[in-house]
Amino acid sequence: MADRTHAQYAQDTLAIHAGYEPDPVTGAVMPPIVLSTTFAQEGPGQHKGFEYGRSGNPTRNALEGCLAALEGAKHGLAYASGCAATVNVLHLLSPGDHVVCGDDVYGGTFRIFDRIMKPFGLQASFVDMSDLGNVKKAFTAKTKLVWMETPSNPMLKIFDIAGVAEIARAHGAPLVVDNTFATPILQHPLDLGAAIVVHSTTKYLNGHSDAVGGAVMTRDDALAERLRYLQNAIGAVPSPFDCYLVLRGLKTLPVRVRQHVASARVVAERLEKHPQVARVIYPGLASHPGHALANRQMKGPGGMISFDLKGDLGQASAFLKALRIFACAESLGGVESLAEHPAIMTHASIPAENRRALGIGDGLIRLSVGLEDVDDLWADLERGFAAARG
Ligand code: P1T
Repeated sequence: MADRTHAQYAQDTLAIHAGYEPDPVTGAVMPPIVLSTTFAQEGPGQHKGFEYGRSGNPTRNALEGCLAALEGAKHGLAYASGCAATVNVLHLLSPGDHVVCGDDVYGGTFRIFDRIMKPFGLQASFVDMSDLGNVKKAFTAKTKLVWMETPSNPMLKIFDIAGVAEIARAHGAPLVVDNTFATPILQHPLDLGAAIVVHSTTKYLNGHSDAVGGAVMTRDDALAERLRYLQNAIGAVPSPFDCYLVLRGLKTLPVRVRQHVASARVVAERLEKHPQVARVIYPGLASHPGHALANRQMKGPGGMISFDLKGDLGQASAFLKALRIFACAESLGGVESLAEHPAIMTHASIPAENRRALGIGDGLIRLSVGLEDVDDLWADLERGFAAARG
């Protein structure tokens, strides 16, 4: 399916076949893990498309083809981590440039803007994009890029991709959407006007919590050419083995995501009725301020839930310690359920006052609802609530 147009196939088919054809010599239906770091050339510059492992690798090519197809993109690029993907995209910019960014992003993404790019002269404004007026106001003459996560990490804010893309386009600034929480199964930012999609493939795309990786997808040839240059020049590329693992995970992505969504809906509805829960944040609930927008721009509300446990830090900690199926761990999107405390764990790099403004408090707990039996998961959460009661 590598050479055919992808528009004619559904995602369930693309996830399994895009990017690789059975090997013409052996018939192998899975791509080989090509470990060779260099590729023999018939003469100087006469090669078969591969020269050196950092600039290109056949296993990586297969992964990149599948990633592009799933996101409805023309180009896919794979990286050593989601953070590496982010840094590569930001290297499209120059010192003095300005980025308008959503106010709720992964702590490590904020850290890249604040601690890594700012010293190199890149400025960023963090705004609540729920109000498009905030987006318009944040533009300066130097704004060259717009960045958002939707649903965002960890407050699961839903931003209007098409609305922000229109404003970005009017200013000649490409919109980048980090689509990690939604996955290409639930949301297609490129169809809504985004120029670039970023993923941490460590999460749902790989889905088995055994490979750290990142990806960038685009339909724009000029952006892709520059990104390809940066991918090689910066060198934060994934190993062939990790490419294989992500490609293997992608095959079940559509099936997994459907179940993540089904189970998360059940957990979110039960949490909303629980007397020890002050607030449930899940885009699938009518109480979520972005519920109607999520219904419009997503095919499902995802597998992530955040909620405020009544009580103090001690009670939140007791809750997390008592869980036996949910692991108290950073990350998300794997087959196994995870629970974490954003203020102490994933979002510790966000300054305390920003966390307070966003509502990332001592009682906030984030769940990645996995594929275990949903009643077993609920019984586990009940164990946590009992421990929090003391
Ligand atoms: O961890 P890495 O593969 O480098 O991906 C960074 C990243 C980028 N974008 C989003 C939306 C993310 O959630 C992440 C990583 N997030 C976690 C590790 C976490 O637990 O939230």
